[in-house]
Amino acid sequence: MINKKLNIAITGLLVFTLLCLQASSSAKTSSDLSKAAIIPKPVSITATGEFFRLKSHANICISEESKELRQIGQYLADKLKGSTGYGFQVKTTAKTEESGNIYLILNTNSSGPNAADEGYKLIITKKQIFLTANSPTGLFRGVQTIRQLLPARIELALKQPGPWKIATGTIEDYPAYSYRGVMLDVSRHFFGVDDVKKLIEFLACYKINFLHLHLSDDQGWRIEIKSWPELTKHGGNTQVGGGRGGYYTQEQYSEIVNFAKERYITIVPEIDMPGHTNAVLASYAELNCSGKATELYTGTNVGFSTLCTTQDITYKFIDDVIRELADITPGPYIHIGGDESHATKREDYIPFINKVEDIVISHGKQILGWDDIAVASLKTNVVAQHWANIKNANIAVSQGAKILMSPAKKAYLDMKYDKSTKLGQHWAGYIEVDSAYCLDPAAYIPGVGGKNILGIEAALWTETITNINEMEYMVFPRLTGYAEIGWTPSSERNWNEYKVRLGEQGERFKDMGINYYPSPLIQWK
Ligand code: IFG
Repeated sequence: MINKKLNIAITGLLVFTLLCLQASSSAKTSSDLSKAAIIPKPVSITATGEFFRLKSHANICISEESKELRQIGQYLADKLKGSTGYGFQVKTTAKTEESGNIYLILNTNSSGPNAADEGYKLIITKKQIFLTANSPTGLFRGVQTIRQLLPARIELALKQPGPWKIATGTIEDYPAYSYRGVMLDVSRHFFGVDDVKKLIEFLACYKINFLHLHLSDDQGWRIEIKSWPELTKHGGNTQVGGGRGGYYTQEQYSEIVNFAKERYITIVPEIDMPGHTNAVLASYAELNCSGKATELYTGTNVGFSTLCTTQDITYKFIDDVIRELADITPGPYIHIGGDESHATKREDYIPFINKVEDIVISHGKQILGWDDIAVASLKTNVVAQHWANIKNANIAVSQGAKILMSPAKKAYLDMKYDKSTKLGQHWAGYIEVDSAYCLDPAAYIPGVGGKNILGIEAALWTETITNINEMEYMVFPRLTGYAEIGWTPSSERNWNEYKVRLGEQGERFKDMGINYYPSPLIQWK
């Protein structure tokens, strides 16, 4: 008898716990769409106060059969399948009557001032979800919003209790800047393909659209160049601290490029020159003015190396490198570095940069360079990446260049959060989450306004960052702030409002397995 009573009590307790769980999770999804904690904040949200319920018979319907749309549909299905346990077929249909479905609609003739190719419109009714865009990129960006409208546990791989509710209403959205990027330095410490893919997966959630890979520096050359094999065979052999280093074969580089492309993220490869080139100089004696190869370098000094700018072979080398890199880089940019060339005479640096610009253009690519290159004659369409010297940025603008804003004091992800941060450096200062978020690129440099700015890029230098866990810690949660700076108009941005939405992202970071810094400034949910 006692056993029977005990069983009933335990069952009752289990049912009660499950109901509480469900109640708490459903309580989290407000029926007011404008209260959704979306980052980056959409341009406009109109709430209609009801719920769409994602059910097991839901399908993802694409408006036309194309590889891209099917890929986007399958990407969304894969993101929802694990935690809901639903089947999610991707179906091609122009019909949108069937209820319960998510419709991805490519509408190339949708015009209007804000239909830039990353814009989208999301209409959520009780019965259907309609995501419309004039390009597959816009659909992909809208899919990230759908993910964030579902409870954070949607990001878990294993089946979770429902319900899966989304508040009804309309979201119209598009980015303020066309370049919203992150830079990863894979030279100081090498990060393999899987680590880079993991980072790309996280960046896609927050509508980041460029990943700049700093592929070469004093400590390591990280990309196979078939015509100069010693660059990786020898120059890829080590890293800061003397570890094994590593490099991407051209096949692995293409694997990264394609993985990013499927997430509408463009890879920007950087070959830093004429400075930051010890790995090259250690690999080929003939590229040194002295004719002698240097030793491999595993320290963290900068500004001590230079290519031999006065020898013809240097430009043959650069032409071979840029040609091979351009052939495996579908994106528009090749980054030529140009920073901290303290070992290069100014009278040699200027003609060097001018020649390298011609080489990049001859291979059909646009030039990106740290804004140190502004002392040379900048060709058309050059983008100067501002990092420290305000004067360089103004000279670049005076030559008609666009500025990519990466001010070290505000957007260097290797800067410590505060004095207690074990990782990172603080030569440019401490960058807590609020300080990162309060950067307004268009107001940062007098004389450099919004029309001169291509966008924003947060840079993670890895002298002190040795693995993916440490990378995640320095990138998150500041990254979501930069994503919002690049996407949401500054008039719509406010730290006190943003920090509440960021607090809601904490559970999402956790459920995505991101090792984020739990800043004390945020009330993490
Ligand atoms: N400056 C150097 C980087 C790196 C960085 C670390 C630039 C453009 C300091 N150049 O930033 O190579 O060492 O914070």
